[in-house]
Amino acid sequence: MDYNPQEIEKKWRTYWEKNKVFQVDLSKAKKPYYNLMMFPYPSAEGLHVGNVYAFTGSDIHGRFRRMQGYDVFEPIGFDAFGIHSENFAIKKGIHPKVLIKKNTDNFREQLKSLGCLFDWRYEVDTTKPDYYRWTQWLFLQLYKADLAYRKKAPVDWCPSCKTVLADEQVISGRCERCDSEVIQKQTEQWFFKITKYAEKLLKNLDWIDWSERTKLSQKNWIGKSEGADIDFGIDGFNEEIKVFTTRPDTLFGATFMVLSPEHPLAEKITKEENKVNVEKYREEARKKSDLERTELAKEKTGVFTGSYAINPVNNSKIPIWIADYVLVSYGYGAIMAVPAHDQRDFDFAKKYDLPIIEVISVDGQTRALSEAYIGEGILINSGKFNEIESKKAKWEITKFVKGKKTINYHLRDWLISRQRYWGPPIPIIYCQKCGIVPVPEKDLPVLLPYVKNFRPTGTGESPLASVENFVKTKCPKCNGPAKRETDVSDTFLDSSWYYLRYPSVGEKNSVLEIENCKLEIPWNQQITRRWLPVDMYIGGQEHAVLHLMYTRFITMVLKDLGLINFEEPFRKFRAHGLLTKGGAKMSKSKGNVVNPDDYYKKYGADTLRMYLMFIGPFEQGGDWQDRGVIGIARFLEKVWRLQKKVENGIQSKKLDISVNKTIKKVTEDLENLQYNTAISALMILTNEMAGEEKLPASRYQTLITMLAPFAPYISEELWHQLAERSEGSRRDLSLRLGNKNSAHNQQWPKYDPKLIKEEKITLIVQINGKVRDKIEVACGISEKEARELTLNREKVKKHILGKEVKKVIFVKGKLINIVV
Ligand code: ANZ
Ligand code: ZN
Repeated sequence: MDYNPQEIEKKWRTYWEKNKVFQVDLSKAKKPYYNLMMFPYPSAEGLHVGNVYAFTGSDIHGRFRRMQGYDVFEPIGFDAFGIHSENFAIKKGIHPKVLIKKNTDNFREQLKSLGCLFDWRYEVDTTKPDYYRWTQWLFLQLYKADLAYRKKAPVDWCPSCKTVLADEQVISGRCERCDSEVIQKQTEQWFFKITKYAEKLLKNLDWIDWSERTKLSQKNWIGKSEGADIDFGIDGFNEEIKVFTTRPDTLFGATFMVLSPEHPLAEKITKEENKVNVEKYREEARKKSDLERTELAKEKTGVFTGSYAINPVNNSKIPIWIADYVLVSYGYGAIMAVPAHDQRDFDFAKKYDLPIIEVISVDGQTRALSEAYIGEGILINSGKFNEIESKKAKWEITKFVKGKKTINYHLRDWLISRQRYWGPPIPIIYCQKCGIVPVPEKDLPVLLPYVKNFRPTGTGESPLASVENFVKTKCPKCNGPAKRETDVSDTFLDSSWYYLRYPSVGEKNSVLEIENCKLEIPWNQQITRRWLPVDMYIGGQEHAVLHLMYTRFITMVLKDLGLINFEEPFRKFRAHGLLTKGGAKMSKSKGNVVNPDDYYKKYGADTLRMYLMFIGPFEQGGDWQDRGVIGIARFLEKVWRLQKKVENGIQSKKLDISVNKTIKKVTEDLENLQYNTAISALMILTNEMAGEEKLPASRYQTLITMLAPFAPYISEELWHQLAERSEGSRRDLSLRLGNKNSAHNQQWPKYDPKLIKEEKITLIVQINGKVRDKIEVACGISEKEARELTLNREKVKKHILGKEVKKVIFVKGKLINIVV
């Protein structure tokens, strides 16, 4: 029989489903292992090969752990609400209620083909009312805990998606979804106080076992900086300008002040003759995004207000300017400018001809600066602080001007409202009398109504605002006329808690007593205690400061509310690499997208899985090449053909060694997600087996067992064929075959350390270039070991007695030459 992937893959898929081979009893499992992958969003008709890449890598890990004896729970679902899916619906001109369901169905079928451990009984779909009712509930928990608030603020607006975006969704000034340039808009929005958790989000990074690069992205995004708050008086006004600076040691070099265009004092302190210019400048700044304003390379612009501040360290009068490189949202929206030691200030001073005073010097000398010197050094031009080291001077100067040591974070509160259709309506009611009133929990879900024209309006309001019988409601408090909130929540809220839901799908929700109130929660506590936090989470690095940050935040909040007993959702997280084609990121516009369906059809899922894992180190990614796919298909055929050589009751010492070495290598590689090198090791072993005339059945069996996590279908088929053939002569295999009739219910093989002891070589011993001895040694012997060993040999001692060893020449793995 030839290898026919289509046939066997269908056969085993049915078999596994029917016999529930991969189902776990969550309430009884003894060694629970929660293996999670980021769920896909059905924003296209079918799966992207990038999804397949991530899922395969995660599934191999799950299968490996399963064979090591864990009860592995590997759920999957659909992140089907949100802009990404909705944008696709808009493009297709089909209502998301119709289209997204269709996409999800197709995704499900494709996922089934991939041959993962997924337990479909636990599927989660964020668009289902029995899911989003709890997303709304979550919003209410944050609201009750004073962690959700409404505020008017300048926010990022995507003109194409026609909605506001969270800080994290603006990548280099562009919309994360559609790549349009964002603009600033001043509107009232809902925010979550993630900043309250900045320190904990940062601190826990010290102990969670996550990919270093993901932790680094989070650390940078949180952006903790230590400095001082310093107040500057204003000449002729009874006001002060407060600034945050990381370099109070440079205070003597502060030669001007800069306010952000939105600073509350900007208008007040502007002198009559400067009003026209200042107003014009502020108007223009309003249109720019933060990125445009702060880009280092960009030419600085600004206007003078006509007023002066008093530098508290020496009472000198310094001009107050307005410039858009200072942001309203950071620190106090105002800075003391030190052109000699801050590049932005330097550029600004050069352009507007403002004084530059050097106050930090490496050697105490002044020099003409061609750019800002931003390092540390000793103080100069700083009165009584001269000659003090800058690090020390920081706090001395702060104290001297009665400043305050402070910590600032770059992290901004999470903007959660969206002026869109495809999401859970925010469960809030506005009453003329009572103001903001949360929807009572018993009235959830607030169902998303069908809206024929679901497209974003661009008016700053969601399409829901046009649905009168949705908007008009009664106040739950006073029963008077009221209006519903018409914005929906950010899709990242849907995915911030889904990992909690999976194990509890179909279980009874727990009811907790909190402060004498009964509170139903969307998970079962016993199951949650047993299965959470997640043991291994695998997903894309692009979510480092989006989903991964939000989920950590929500988890910390739930812990503080007493609803769960852990504060980090994922014990271990590994970011997978990026798949490219022709060196470029796959995208429809470049026409280099690989459709997994084509490869399922042509080569089968096993080949696709293995090829993707072979392409490069899983955590680094690699470049797709059709040639490589064929190589893997040939490899699997070779494994298939080895069957012909299999015989029971024979042995091969040589193969025993190679198999044991391979077990060691593959086991270690699997632990570290080094799938590509594990596959290489399997290839080498297969080649060696192909070179043998006869193959011991037990050795072949070990090869199949190791292949099982990578290529589950062919492994299962070969396993069964082997079992059938050995029916007659069971002695050899009966211990392992036939009991739990699946390759996947086998234990992960262990290697015999005795068998893979280091190989020996014959070390030639020379004295003054003449061969005097030969010694059997381990092939990896070091120079030091070889030297000691040699000098103690009788044959050697005889020749060097009474002489001084002048030199030892050692050729690794070959010889040692002693020169006397
Ligand atoms: C004076 C100074 C002198 C500064 C010097 C730096 C170097 P991080 O590290 O990111 O916290 N700054 C403060 N608020 C700002 C705002 N709203 N918009 C733009 N810049 C602002 O940066 C802190 C530094 O960024 C602060 O320290 C301030 O400039 C500037 F040699 O103050 B510094
Ligand atoms: Zn957009």
